[in-house]
Amino acid sequence: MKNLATFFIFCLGIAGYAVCLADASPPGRMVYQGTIAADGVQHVRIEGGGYFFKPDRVIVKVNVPVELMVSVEKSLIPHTLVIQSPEAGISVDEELSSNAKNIRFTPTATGKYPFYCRNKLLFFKSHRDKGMEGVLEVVE
Ligand SMILES: [Cu+2]
Repeated sequence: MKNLATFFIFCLGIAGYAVCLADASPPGRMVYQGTIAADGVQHVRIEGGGYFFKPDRVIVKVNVPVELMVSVEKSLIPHTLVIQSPEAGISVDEELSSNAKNIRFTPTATGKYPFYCRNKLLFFKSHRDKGMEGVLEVVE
């Protein structure tokens, strides 16, 4: 409940209208088109869990700062977010929790870059293999 309230304030205060609208899109819609807020930053909200990221396709503009606000559902299973695309100036490797974490970067090259959870338990399939992955699409 606290998270929801925080997010609402976040919507009102920083990001403005676009993020709130996107958040209200019908369930099942997995594509997120980033929009540039008044602060000049593309705000993107991603939620993860066992074993998914939602949305799993995120479209952002090149050479404009991106702030990913990422959280995972409450669970004993730890998750991470990894984007290793140095060719686009993106290097992300973060532990996630149910408290949203802000991850900032500026993509410097267009293309499609995978994001995923790198966690894996012993001989089980990796979280990525189980579906915890998506695509960050950087466009002109
Ligand atoms: Cu995971």
